[in-house]
Amino acid sequence: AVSTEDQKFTLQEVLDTFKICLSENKEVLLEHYVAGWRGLVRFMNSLGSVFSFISKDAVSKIQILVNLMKGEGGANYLTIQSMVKYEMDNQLVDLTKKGSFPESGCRTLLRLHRALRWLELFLERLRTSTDDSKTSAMCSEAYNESLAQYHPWIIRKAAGTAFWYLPGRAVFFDVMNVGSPEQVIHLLASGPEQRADRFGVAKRSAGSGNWLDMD
Ligand code: 1PZ
Repeated sequence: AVSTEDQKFTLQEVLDTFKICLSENKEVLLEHYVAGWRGLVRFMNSLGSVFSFISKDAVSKIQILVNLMKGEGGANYLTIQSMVKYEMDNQLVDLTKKGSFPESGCRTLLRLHRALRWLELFLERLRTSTDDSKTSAMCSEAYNESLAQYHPWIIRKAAGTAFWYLPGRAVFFDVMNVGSPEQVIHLLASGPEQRADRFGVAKRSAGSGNWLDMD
């Protein structure tokens, strides 16, 4: 995974990496999840330095997961499922309030995964947008429907300011590096079911609510 760090970003490659997260028995392999996130960070960094406060947070969360995977209990961090079981069984997660485990795998992954929900909403808007659509508007709509719900006012304010500096639609398509705008749109056009699969985890658990809303 480290050797891919200096490669040029392509959206196709990132989608493929998230796709292979899903193991045969439908568990999510953390190694590939983390590799997918590294790709997204490269993408973000190629959009300009205004977004560095955002990518820094993503990088530090990726690092938390990597440290857990490499650490003493690393064998428990093969998949999201084994991670959750291990941390829950050993009371390594703060379930009700902030406390002893500000860097648990569960809390960290939850935050990263909420950001993927933002990305899903944003890419869907980008796919269905027209030449004159504003990326900043698409971005903030997607943000308000997802991540913003979990962010305090000061972060929402900073994020909103950063959105003003987003490049236009054409630049976005170009930076994705998958060919013509038509090819980008084609790549983004697979059904929502498939897309949820690509991002590794079904968004809703059967029955009650959405696990992205947990603490
Ligand atoms: C390319 C344009 C990027 C727009 C990204 C839209 C999301 C804006 C998010 C603003 C995040 C500001 C930085 C700090 C956030 C943290 O406070 C929170 C909560 O973590 P805690 O403080 O509880 O430890 N972090 C997050 O919610 C994770 C945010 C990751 C953002 C990654 C965006 C990924 C985009 C992919 C690339 C195009």
